[in-house]
Order: sequence, then C-alpha cells, then structure tokens
Amino acid sequence: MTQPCIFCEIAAGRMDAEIVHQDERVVAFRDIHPQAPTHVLIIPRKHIVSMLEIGDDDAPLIGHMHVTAKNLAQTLGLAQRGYRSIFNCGQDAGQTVWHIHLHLMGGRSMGWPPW
Ligand code: D5M
Repeated sequence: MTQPCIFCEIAAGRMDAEIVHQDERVVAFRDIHPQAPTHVLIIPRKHIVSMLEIGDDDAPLIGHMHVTAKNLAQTLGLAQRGYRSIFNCGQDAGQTVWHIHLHLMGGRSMGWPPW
C-alpha cells in the first residue's frame, strides 16, 4: 500500500503540525527542522507533487501562496529585515517532500548562493 502524503495529512488535520495560518486554499505551519529562527512551510490543499507539475490553472494558487508568505512575514515580525521564500523543485534542489511547499524563512541574515 502506498504511504499517504504527509502534507495532505497535515492539511486535512489528520497529522499534527504547528499551524500558523489556514484558509480554503492553503495551510501554513512551522517546519520541524527549522533552518532559521522563523521557518514556515506554506502548502496548497491541492496535492501537487512538484513545481514541475503546475499548470496555467495553478497560477492564482501559486500567487496566493506568495501573498500568504508576505502576510505571514508581516505578522511573524519578518517585514522590517526581510525574508527568503523558496520552492525546492526536484532532487538537485533538495526536495524531500513530494507535495509542493513554499519555505518562508527569516530572523537571521542569509548568504547567497545557497549551496
Ligand atoms: O523541504 C521539506 C521540509 O519539510 C523540511 O524542511 C522538513 C519539513 N517537514 C517534513 N515533515 C514535516 C512535518 N511533519 N511537519 C513539519 N515540517 C516537516 P524540502 O524542500 O522538500 O527539502
């Protein structure tokens, strides 16, 4: 039997997560392995395996994820110094969970490029 998608389980409320925002299209919760003082994942309720799978119809959803990141950056106190938002797509980018998620990170200075 195939394993259920853990992010679908969180979105459905069947798996615990520290949720910081949810609406009809997205859920945002704290990353269990934070890479910054504030590290939140914003996921769509719709199961999309990777950013390679999005289509034109998903453009409003992806836009809503970015607006949600901006709103959360403001409410979580990241607006003044800034934040980073990242989609990891595929193996070389380090994607490990196969349900798209926008990382929102802030609370420390970050380097570039991200090796
Ligand atoms: O990032 C996947 C991220 O997902 C990684 O930073 C850990 C996080 N993660 C994995 N499982 C959970 C649960 N159950 N709650 C919260 N955060 C989780 P990627 O871009 O795929 O490398």
